[in-house]
Amino acid sequence: MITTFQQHIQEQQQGISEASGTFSYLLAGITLATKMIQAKIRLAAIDNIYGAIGQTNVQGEQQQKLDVYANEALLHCLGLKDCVAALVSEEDEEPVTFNRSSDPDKATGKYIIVFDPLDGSSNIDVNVNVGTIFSILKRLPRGDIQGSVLRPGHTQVAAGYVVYGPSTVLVYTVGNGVHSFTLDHTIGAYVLAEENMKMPEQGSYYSTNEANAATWPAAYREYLELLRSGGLGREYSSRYIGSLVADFHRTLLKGGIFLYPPTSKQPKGKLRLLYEANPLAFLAEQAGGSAIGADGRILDIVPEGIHQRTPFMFGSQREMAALAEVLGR
Ligand code: FDP
Repeated sequence: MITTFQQHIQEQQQGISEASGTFSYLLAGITLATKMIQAKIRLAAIDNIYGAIGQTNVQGEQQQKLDVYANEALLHCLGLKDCVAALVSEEDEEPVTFNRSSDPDKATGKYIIVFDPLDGSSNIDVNVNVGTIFSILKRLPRGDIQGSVLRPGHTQVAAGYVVYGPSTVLVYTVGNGVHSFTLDHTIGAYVLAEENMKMPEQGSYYSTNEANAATWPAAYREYLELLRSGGLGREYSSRYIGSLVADFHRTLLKGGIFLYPPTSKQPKGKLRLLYEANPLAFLAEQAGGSAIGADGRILDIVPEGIHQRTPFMFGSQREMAALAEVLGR
């Protein structure tokens, strides 16, 4: 018999005394939104919703029509749930908050969901994989929203992503392993594909935007040369999709390393800490890999702003250990 995502969550929650069903109710909002998004993406060319809307988002990036749709789908599917205190999106400058009780004994206003509704926007129009990334935080008892959000990534209660590719795949963790599900269109449900996924200890791909290499700090160039010259005992090949979710998914399955170091254009890194690096770092660690930023573990960074950027490197144990050595950590 199949196991659906909802059933899996319920099984994981069994035995947790505080589990009230609220969490699986919350996740049902995320899965519904991602089903709406994948349906829209599949028909995008026919429905004429490719392209930019002629407006920039808080990051100063061109908003695509599908970015806007994906954001609205998540706001719609999650905003009505009374367990949600706030929604923090890449597309919105400020958190969307709901005036709900923060009483820790009640189920209302208990969670904050941070998300990148459609990651890899520059790939949307060319039919290359894109994804949705989410991170779930608990609102601090009687805490303000900002204070609850600006906490290190190791406080996440769950994280995951959906990659919209040849099939629609959902990967998530609640801190108890990494599990993946494939959307079965015939029944409209995410069905368990693999439990307790583990990243290979070493891979044979590196993934980075090499066009930026000339402006990286020297140690990263040295590291790339180490991989290219066979210094880790393997011949490496490069794979860079430019959709973070897709590059992460490949690294999870095949191992290797992804690097987005500081560049002269983006000295503080390009990728966003709260809704890109933190959830993916949580998944990487749960799968036996690791993830670092400018000064160490991603999950230990205390965020200063909701749209903060960070250098971001993640991957298999062997490649990450060698990177730490080259960076002198
Ligand atoms: P995009 O600019 O297409 O939205 O953070 C967004 C992101 O894509 C990631 O998905 C991707 O990994 C990265 O930026 C690609 O950046 P570069 O084009 O600078 O390589």
